[in-house]
Amino acid sequence: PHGPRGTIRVVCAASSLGAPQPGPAAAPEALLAAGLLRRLNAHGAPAEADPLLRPFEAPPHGAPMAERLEAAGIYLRRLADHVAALPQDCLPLILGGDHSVAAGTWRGVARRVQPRGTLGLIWIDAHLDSHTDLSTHSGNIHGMPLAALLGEGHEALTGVPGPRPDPNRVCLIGARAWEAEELQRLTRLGARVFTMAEVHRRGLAAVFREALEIVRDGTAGFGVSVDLDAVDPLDMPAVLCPEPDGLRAAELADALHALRACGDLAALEIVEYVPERDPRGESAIRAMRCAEAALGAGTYLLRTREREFGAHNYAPPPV
Ligand code: 5AB
Ligand code: MN
Ligand code: MN
Ligand code: MN
Repeated sequence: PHGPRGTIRVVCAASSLGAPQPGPAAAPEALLAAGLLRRLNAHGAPAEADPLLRPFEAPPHGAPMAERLEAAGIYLRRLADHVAALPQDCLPLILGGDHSVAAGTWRGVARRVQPRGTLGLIWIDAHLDSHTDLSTHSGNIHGMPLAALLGEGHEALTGVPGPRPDPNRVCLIGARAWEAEELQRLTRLGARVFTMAEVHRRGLAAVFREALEIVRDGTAGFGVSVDLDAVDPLDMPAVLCPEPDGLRAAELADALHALRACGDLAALEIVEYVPERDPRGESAIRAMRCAEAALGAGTYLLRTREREFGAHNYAPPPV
């Protein structure tokens, strides 16, 4: 196996169209200002960022769902087209934005992979994000993107051009807060849900290894979508929807480190960081460490982690 090749292209999905608040739209700029590119470069992962992709039109957050769905649909098509058009030899790193952007990201990535086959997907999240406009309790579109990718929901979200991932090649990790309709939908479709309870029982490393096997089996590539609320609020308070009892930040970075050995990693997405809730920038550093762990190519990370967490607490990445 070889690591991801070529340049990392940072796609700045500066949208909060799917969220109840504007906060996450500011995340890409904040992460770039905090030194994301410098960090990736220091890890032997040459990275460059595209200009911010902002919605042309953003209805107020309290606007009727039909208006918000329409604006989101327009934005998602632009995002998917942008991702699909990136050169084949670069690895896209998509920064949200709220998680609704994933309904565009992964259709675009699936178009890149399509000539070779289908796309698998790992969804790391406290939530299942598998509502439709009819089943949602909150009306928030960021609770719908996974159902939309799998073809269920409003046409504004499901109709983004690009292949759907095979639900049997989709895994969720870290789930601990959902509504019954979402779990019923994912179960019916055949996605594999590794709940937080299962992570506690088996350990993240074992769960992540099994998820990799599932999403890589018979696919031409796979993606990883990281909703930062998968991480415990003790480590990552600056997110839209914090949920207690999550993954530790260092544990997640260790698991993501395995992606360095996956030449079929098609893209990485990191969403739902809220800079205004991060006055000291600590959540930003932990979010950036996820990208470094997954995409870095050097040995720098291993050395800094040993320094920060002590050689004792540092679990070496699986070979
Ligand atoms: B996120 C909730 N299920 O539908 C809903 O942060 C939460 O992208 C959605 O995972 C959380 O509003 C969406 C209650
Ligand atoms: Mn999410
Ligand atoms: Mn979430
Ligand atoms: Mn716990």
